[in-house]
Amino acid sequence: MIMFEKQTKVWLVLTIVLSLLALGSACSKTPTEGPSENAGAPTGKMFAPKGNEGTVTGVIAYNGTAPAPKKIDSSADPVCGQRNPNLSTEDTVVNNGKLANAFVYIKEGTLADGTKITELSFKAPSEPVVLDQNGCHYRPHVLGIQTNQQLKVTNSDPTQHNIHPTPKNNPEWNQTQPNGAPPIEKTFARAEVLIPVKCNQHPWMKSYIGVLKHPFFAVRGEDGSFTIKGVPPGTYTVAAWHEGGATGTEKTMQVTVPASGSVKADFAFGGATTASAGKGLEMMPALELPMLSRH
Ligand SMILES: [Cu+2]
Repeated sequence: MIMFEKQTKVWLVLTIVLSLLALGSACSKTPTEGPSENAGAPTGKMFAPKGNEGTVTGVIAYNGTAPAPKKIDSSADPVCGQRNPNLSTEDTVVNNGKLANAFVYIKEGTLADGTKITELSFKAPSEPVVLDQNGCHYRPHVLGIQTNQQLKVTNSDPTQHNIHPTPKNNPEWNQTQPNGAPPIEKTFARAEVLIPVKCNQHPWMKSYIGVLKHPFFAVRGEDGSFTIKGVPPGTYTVAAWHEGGATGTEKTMQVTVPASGSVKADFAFGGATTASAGKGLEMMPALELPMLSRH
């Protein structure tokens, strides 16, 4: 009887100790799970339009003589030559003195009510942004997208492509897309201007993706002008980015967007102003040489 009581006590103590241990380890796990998962989540107050938003408009001029586009040797993949016999470089496309493929965006600034634009959160649009591979080049050459908005990569060519963005602030990926394959769908969690995209199958293919938290950006159209709509009244730094050099060339300007009004932001590239552009792009050094030899 005494033996039995002793054994029961030992078991009781063991059970209590084991339960406490289990509880302890369960408790120590919980706090470590949260923060790292929420790193990409939006912070700050959600932007809500007030109905008095304005626009930023402008033109992107190109000073001096633009380098002529170079014909691309696509003999590595005969399908590309058949699809697009006049494939040429797209790094500096100038029409009537206006530069194409510049990415214009609001870099920073303060709304009329004193809120910093970088401290606001913005809802990602539900419609995806499409990057198509068509005629063995990317359409469009430069695109803008919001963080967590869907990027849909399509292949319209009867050949295989390999999409390979090389970001610095977002995870790098590299995916083969054979002809007829379904679209590749991706998102970028962090803002980054701009992410170079290359094709491991066709070394001449490149495009750039500008990722921003907010929707205040535009890619300069073929006609030479751009419009950024829905901008809350305030004072901002507007930046215009164009490829070339290791990380591209960016020019900035201060503007004040009036309530329900419009402000102009005209930029100019080319001429002597691109002298500081730096070395050729790592991904396609051969194609950048004609641009550098202008100086
Ligand atoms: Cu390709």
